[in-house]
Amino acid sequence: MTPIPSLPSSVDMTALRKVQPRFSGIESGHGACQGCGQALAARLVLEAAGPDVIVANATGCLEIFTTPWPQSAWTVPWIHSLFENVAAVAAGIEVALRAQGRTTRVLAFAGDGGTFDIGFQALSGMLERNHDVFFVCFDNEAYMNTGIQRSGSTPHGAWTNTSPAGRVRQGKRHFKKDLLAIISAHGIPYAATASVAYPSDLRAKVRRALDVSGPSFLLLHSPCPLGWGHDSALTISVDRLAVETGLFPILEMERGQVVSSMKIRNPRPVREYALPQFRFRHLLMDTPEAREELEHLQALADANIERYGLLSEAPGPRDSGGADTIRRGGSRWG
Ligand SMILES: Cc1ncc(C[n+]2csc(CCOP(=O)(O)OP(=O)(O)O)c2C)c(N)n1
Ligand code: SF4
Ligand SMILES: [Mg+2]
Repeated sequence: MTPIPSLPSSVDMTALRKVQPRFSGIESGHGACQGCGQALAARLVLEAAGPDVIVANATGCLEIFTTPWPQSAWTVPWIHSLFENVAAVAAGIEVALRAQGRTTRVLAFAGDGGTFDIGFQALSGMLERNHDVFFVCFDNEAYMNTGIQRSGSTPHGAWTNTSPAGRVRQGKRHFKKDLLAIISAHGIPYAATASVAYPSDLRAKVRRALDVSGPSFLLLHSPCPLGWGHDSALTISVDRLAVETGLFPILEMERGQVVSSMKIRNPRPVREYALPQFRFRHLLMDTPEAREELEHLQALADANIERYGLLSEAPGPRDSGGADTIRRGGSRWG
């Protein structure tokens, strides 16, 4: 273990940064777009998980932008799987480590395409066989790496290249798949949702997921400036609005039961969430079709607030209006 050097007497942030033992499972220098929510999300997950992990990563943006041959941004053992089978690869690693008597934790990373749709069969099997694997879905709500195609996670009304908006259609006709309900039907010890806009909440959930024995699952909302069409500087504020509108509820479930939720003190209208994003631009037009679809989206957000009892008057440390900013400098791992 590296000894921790003593701090200088006056607190100078540059000096402090230099002496701070820093672990970041993904180093800078990768090729993600500016403001990529997924790059930030993966770094935050690994900071909380610590270095004693093995990551299995399905095909998708995260895999592509971190590993341009012969380089790698990963500082932990990492393996690339097919789109379909990351949960099966992770399960195999977990069984092998257990046979060797090792305690290294196994993480499976996938995008929403690799989780909601193409990798779902392997994921369901891994959960059902009760493997000690922590599965993280980086949910940017479309197949981004191949040029913005709709997935089972794309929200209702959103434009993608395969759910166009025009005179006939107003973006995606179908609803975002309720994956958390499907996951929770497996009765696994722990499942949760989180957002990059709430990093303290996210870190706590990663630690909780790794504390439980058996499978755990995290649905992590991760804005994609390219595919959502928002300014790359707005990644955090856009994702905060996803939570504050009720469109992306922040929840924790144990054995299929909701045990906690992030309350919303001042629900925001979905129009506010849609405004900075190209993918919802058509819903803001002054036409009956656009108004109707925007109302649908608002109704979906309201239904989430009702279903999970998200509304709260009382300010608390875990309400969506609470201060929770990105803390720079990494976590302390010996
Ligand atoms: C079986 C299979 N089908 C299609 C592809 C092509 N493909 C590679 S990455 C990708 C999109 C990934 O989407 P997602 O899982 O949501 O991750 P994102 O890129 O959005 O982070 C697709 C369709 C593939 N590699 N394998
Ligand atoms: S396309 Fe989206 S998910 Fe992929 S690197 Fe760019 S911002 Fe990130
Ligand atoms: Mg995606």
